[in-house]
Amino acid sequence: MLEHQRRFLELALARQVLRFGEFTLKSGRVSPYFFNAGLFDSGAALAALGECYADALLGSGVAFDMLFGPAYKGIPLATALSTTLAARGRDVPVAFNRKEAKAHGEGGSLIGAKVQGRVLIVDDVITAGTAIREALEIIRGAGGTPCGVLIALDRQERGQTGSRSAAQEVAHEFGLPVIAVAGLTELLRLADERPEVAAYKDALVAYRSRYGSD
Ligand code: OMP
Repeated sequence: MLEHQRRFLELALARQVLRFGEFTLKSGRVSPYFFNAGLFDSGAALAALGECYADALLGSGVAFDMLFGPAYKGIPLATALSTTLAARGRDVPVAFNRKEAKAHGEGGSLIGAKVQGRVLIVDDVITAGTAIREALEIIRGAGGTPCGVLIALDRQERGQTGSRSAAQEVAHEFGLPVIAVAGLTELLRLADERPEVAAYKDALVAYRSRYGSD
């Protein structure tokens, strides 16, 4: 496990972004863990998360011109990453969408920088890939070229077809790199070190056997 992956998982545990128990997902699957990125809910937590995203992104070598944070959860995440990148000397434009189009004022369904060039999607978690597919359509519709997807956690679950993970499906279907700060693999590794995760290791392994990708 890379240093920034460990830092990210420790942060998610400390902030209770990562919780264990029984959770029904958007897909209907009942999961022994849940990642709630909305609980990166302070300046310090978002700043620390921005560092983890930046380490994963810059380590990947993926080229991008701007960031896009899908509403709602992607908005603070893309913002956090943009400020980290600026502090590291790279000031990139950032844009978001609204869930409902606005007819008055500045109008439209997009906020922030003009969507153009190579656009990197920044989001929280990928399970079945529905949220990411929606973001790809929005970017294309606005005239941008999606160049990759950066997520915090890859749950590494089978997608809509076959045994590939949803992240792999998106990568294959759209020819885009999907970069995750960490995945279920790293979480399971942490279970060997941290008692509060170890207690759920069996449930995590059973869940992976049932829904995990190859
Ligand atoms: P997909 O659109 O199926 O990829 O699921 C991603 C979305 O599921 C996220 O944007 C969340 O709304 C939600 N989710 C979490 O936030 N954390 C999880 O651990 C699991 C899910 C989920 O429902 O699958």
